[in-house]
Amino acid sequence: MSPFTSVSSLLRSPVSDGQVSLRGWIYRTRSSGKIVFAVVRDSTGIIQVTIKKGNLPDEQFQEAVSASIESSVEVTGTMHQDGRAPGGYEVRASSFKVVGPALPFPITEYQSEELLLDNRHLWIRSREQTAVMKVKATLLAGAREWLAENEFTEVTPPIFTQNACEGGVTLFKLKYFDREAYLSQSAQMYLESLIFSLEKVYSITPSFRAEKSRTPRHLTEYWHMELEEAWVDNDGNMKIQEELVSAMVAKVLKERREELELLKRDIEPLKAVVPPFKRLRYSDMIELLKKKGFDIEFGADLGAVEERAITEEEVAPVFVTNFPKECKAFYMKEDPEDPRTYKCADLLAPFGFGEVIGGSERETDLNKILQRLEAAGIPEDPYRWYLDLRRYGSVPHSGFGLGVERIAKWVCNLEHIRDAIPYPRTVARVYP
Ligand code: NSS
Repeated sequence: MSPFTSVSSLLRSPVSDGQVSLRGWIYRTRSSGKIVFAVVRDSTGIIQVTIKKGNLPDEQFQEAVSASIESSVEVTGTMHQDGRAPGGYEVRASSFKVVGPALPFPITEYQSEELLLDNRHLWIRSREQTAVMKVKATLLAGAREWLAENEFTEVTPPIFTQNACEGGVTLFKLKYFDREAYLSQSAQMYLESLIFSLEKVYSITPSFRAEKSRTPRHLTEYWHMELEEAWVDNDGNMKIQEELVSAMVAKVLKERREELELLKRDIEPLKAVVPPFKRLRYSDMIELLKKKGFDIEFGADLGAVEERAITEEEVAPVFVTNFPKECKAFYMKEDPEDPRTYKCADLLAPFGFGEVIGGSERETDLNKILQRLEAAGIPEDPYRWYLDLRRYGSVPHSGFGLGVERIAKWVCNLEHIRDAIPYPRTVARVYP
């Protein structure tokens, strides 16, 4: 067993007067003559260590005096209650060792966003970034738990593809030996093919979009959780979404209170994330937006500004259903009750966060798909295999794609999506 105890377990069950050992990185340090106060950080929290001359060999005391921020250290000592220390306890060191010294850390308290992004490999050590990564991991764990309970099989679709699932504009093209290929925008079509063996499938993969616009909610590389379900219509698809998202948020509320607090995230509204979510028709949305003074007509896509107006007074996510065909992709099922529209839904997160999921029932009528491809001038050839799915035992089916960073941005209440991913890729940045 490791002789080292994590900071959070030390603070959870303090061993008063007994010996403890911990290791981590120096988060803050100050010294005044005969005593050094070093706050040590590990992956679980921070704790104050006091190193007093006379309590340990002199050369160790000197090491503590000169140990700089972000040096890695090992400490042994005894725990004592101290109301002034973070967490209410301090460790009085009887031994102190620098494992890896640190040069002067390039990140100090107030830094420009650019400098933080250039030093992303160092900035990800910050407590905020650590908290976001933990919340994100818990969101994914919550999703995987729910998916296993509901008998979805995880599959591994390709990333190199010749299909433009979400339109040509945002494709990353690349040379694939002597051919042309793209980086995947969505696993959807491959997932559609996999329901014929597995019925209910999901994948969590990177998706790539050559988004030229700089917005606080677009990355060029993001993590995409996609589900596809045989024998499910658009209503059933929405039920799956609201249950899945609620389970993800519930797990975070159960396991990540400290991180949410550190991020100053008010948890009360998150408690309202329970099924069912509100369902609003796109056409009603347009009327509502007009009343709010928007100059908008049926047929216009909803952008960030419209989504904000729709969701700013909501506490829980809302579905917007029945988008006009011109706003959406060719693979969606026409709604027989309103053939101007598709049986589809976007899920918008509340408080103006906007779209976190795009989903639909899929068109099963081969001729309709062929007509739409032709009308859009999309060559059929790369889609031959996809069209086959409608020829061999096609079934009603639906699916959706959830933007993992979009959900994390909302749950952590972040201003910018780049803080929901350790190494954000945007039009302006692929380093580090
Ligand atoms: O384009 S989507 O709305 N839909 C699809 O890709 C479908 N083919 C998914 C499916 O049915 N299997 O993207 C889905 C979600 C969207 O709601 C966002 O949450 C997220 O993917 N998304 C993004 N996140 C971050 N950055 C960018 N650029 C981005 N684009 C979409």
